Amino acid sequence: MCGIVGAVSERDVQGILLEGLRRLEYRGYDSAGMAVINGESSLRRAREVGKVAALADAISANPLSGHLGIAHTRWATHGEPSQLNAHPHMSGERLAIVHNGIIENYQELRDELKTEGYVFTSQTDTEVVAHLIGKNYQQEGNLYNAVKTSITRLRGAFALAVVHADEPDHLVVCREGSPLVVGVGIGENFIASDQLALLPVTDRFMFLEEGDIADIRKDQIKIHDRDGQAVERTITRFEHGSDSADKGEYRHFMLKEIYEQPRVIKATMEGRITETRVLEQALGTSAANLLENVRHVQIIACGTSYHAGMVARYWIEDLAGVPCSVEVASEFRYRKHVIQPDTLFLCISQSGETADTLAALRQAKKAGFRAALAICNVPGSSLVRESDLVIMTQAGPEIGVASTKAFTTQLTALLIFTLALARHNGLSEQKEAEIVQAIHLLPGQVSDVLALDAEIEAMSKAFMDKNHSLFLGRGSQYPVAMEGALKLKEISYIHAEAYPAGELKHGPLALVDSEMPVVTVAPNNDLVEKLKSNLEEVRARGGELFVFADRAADVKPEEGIHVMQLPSVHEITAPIVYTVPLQLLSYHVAVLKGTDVDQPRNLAKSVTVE
Ligand code: HGA
Repeated sequence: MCGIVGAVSERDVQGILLEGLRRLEYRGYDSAGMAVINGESSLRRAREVGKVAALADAISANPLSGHLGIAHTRWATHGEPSQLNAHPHMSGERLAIVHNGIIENYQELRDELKTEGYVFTSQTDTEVVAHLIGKNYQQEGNLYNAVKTSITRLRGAFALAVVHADEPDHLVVCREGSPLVVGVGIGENFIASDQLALLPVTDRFMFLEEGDIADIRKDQIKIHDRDGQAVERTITRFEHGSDSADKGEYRHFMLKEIYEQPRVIKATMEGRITETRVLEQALGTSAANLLENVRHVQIIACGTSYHAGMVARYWIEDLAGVPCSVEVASEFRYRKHVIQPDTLFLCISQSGETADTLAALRQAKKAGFRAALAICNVPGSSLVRESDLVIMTQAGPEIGVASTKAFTTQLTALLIFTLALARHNGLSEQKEAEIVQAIHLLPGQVSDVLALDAEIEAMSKAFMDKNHSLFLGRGSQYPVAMEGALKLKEISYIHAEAYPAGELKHGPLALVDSEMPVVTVAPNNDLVEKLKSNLEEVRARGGELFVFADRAADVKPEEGIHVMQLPSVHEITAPIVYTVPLQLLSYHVAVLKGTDVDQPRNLAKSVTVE
């Protein structure tokens, strides 16, 4: 995914920008570039395909020294990876911009600007924005106003940083749907798409909000909101040690990673959805083409990722009406398959190095699938390199062996993918908008569940001395129950089995007695009444029930039924929200039992062997 860095300072900014780009490399990119305005107020630019190191070499041969500059790592959405398509883009010789995101109406604007005589040298949507700002600059004679006027014409998601050689003492930045942060220095200021890029130069940050536009000078930061009101954004200090390699205030990495979920779910959706729509091209330049004729989806994964795939099957069949099969990679790779025509092969892996999943992908590429899509958390991993299309989750490094934030970000990415696929298969704009709005609510809803931590911890005591447990769910909550059971097994070593609730009386009910806690997830969907009957079956056998339920599902606490009420959520996004209390439950049981939460016995984080 693209990265932005910018700086205005007394000192030369070239080194600051390069180091910023290096720190954004983890996000994955295909080219890099930089534009710097030097003392004589002329603007110079360097762009290279490939690694930031190639850009650094180019710059060391031809330095771009100066006190104001912007830089970019590009992950192409409009136009192939090439030097001409790399950012910064320019309008004339004196204005340069870098852009993260997608301009949905770029074709219409490009046609309009062409008739006015603007010449395009790239295939990108970004160059359209450069010329639009260039045109408005001619009229307004002021960069801030030119950016302000121009963004009223843009549809889509964007974070922009713009400089003009006639105004060599400031940069203008804005955000709408893609993240942007201002780094506050002393006598110098910075901007970036991710605060990690700026940690060598500052630890004080202001996070811009949607619709904000800011004027950044070395000794002044002025921000206006969408309505043109001057606003102050709080400065927060980056706590060194709260990065991924450190547990910070948390007792275990797993707990830290559970608590990171609101932020990383937001990061996974950012730049990929507007208020009401999925930005299909954010899934890659070839996404529309590849998804157009998909008639079947084959999902392959292992462990937690397999559960994410199982949830996705409900979504894909429900929203896109496309048949979907899900199989664990270690089974898939050792059997013969009947491949339906136009099948999309979809691999899910946190690390991108899972041996069985990779082997299945390599087989599939020879077997005649339409294309291979990877959902992965590690840029540059084998899975990412070998797939035709990639949707990166933005979970950040996951240290705890038991996967938590990787799972919920995989689900977020899978839901966005499903909506893109569904659009090619007749999903109405209204339904898409309804679900995109539900996705926007997820970070807040997950935070609400995290606020129940103390209650869940109290509940966990009931599991401490048990040897077995059952997890039940129906519909898309069945894989959530499977994931809950897997978490409990992995870190507390309690035997946990998950069943679709309707299967109970076909066998597992025989196991139920007072020593067998039964955990159930019950959002308020049309299966809840059936689920309630299943709960009665358990209670009648003396089983103790632990129910995570939507308030509206109206499950009453009684003798033997412990109910934890969760926020009301959209049925489609419910699996993401309902996973979180089960993560916390397993975590607290494991802590009470004194097991090694982050490195459970016999398990490895990245399963790179068969
Ligand atoms: N649309 C722009 C920027 C792409 C981007 O933000 N990727 O994450 C381009 O294709 O250059």
